[in-house]
Amino acid sequence: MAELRIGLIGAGGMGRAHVERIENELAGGRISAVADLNVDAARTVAEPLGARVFTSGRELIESDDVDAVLIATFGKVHKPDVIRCIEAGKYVLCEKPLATTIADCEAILAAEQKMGKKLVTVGFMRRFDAGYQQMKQVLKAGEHGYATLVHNRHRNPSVPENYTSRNAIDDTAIHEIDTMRWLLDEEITSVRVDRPRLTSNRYEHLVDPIVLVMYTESGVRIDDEVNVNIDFGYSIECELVMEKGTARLGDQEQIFIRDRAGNRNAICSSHIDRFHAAFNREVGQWINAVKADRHTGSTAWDGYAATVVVEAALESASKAAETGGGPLVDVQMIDKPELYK
Ligand code: ISE
Repeated sequence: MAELRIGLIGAGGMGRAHVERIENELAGGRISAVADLNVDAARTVAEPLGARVFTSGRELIESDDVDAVLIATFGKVHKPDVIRCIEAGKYVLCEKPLATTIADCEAILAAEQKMGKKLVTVGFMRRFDAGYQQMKQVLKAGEHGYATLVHNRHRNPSVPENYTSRNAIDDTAIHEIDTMRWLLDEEITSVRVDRPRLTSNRYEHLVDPIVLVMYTESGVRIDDEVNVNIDFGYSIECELVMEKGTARLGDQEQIFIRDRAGNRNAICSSHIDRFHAAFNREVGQWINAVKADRHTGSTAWDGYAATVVVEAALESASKAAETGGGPLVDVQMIDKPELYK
């Protein structure tokens, strides 16, 4: 296959960022079709590329011009398109979350098992970030012993008014949920959501910040500060504590600025910039793998597992007192199917 013909479903910000990298930064693939309910948005992306325009994911997936599919719509509408891709035997890279309910994730797992082939990759791009990858290597090397604690900070400059308290968990903290499962190579077994004093810098309806506290099978304690109206920038930090050492991933340092405000590193303002290299690695590897008829990246099982932890965290959050914490809720997963072992 000379070039992988990729159909994009969802012509919003994330979809357009993927088009930009596929067309201008990565080799091996091109956008052959774009679908969006908003046909003008689809046309704006597709026309300069000579790509076809569809108003539904179904038509795009069925099209002979599409070898593989990239889904960048909202999580709650992912399920039918992901299942159609599986049934059509087409590889699909689906942005996170795989789906927003456990039932939808289970339906995807069932469809994939019926096909007997892993076709779904979930867009958990942090697995491709150089810093997180180094951290995983340090832990695996074993020189510092095993992990006991991990501290995470997930800070966004602001979020729009339609972002809900649920999104703080199912759209934002889901990144740490996945990254921690991958980093520690074990499942999260319980989760609690703490609710500190809220920032005044938020829409009234939003509970912000929150802290997730999670425990893994071996007892590692993970905390995750989710703080999405921090104003100053997009800031992701992670500190892994092992028995005899720590590994710390700070803010990505970009250029160094010296001006009236002092000496400082520039700080980016969005995940699209902060994880640019990781997104490129993720999509580049996916293109190469699909061309070789191989699966790459996180699986539908990883998407399912993250959503089960999200549901448990939402339950804890719903029971949290105004100031204080919700109860520790057990994470109950089905047994891992053979296909994902
Ligand atoms: C957004 O959807 C993302 O995926 C970003 O990585 C995250 O930082 C942000 O909070 C989410 O809303």
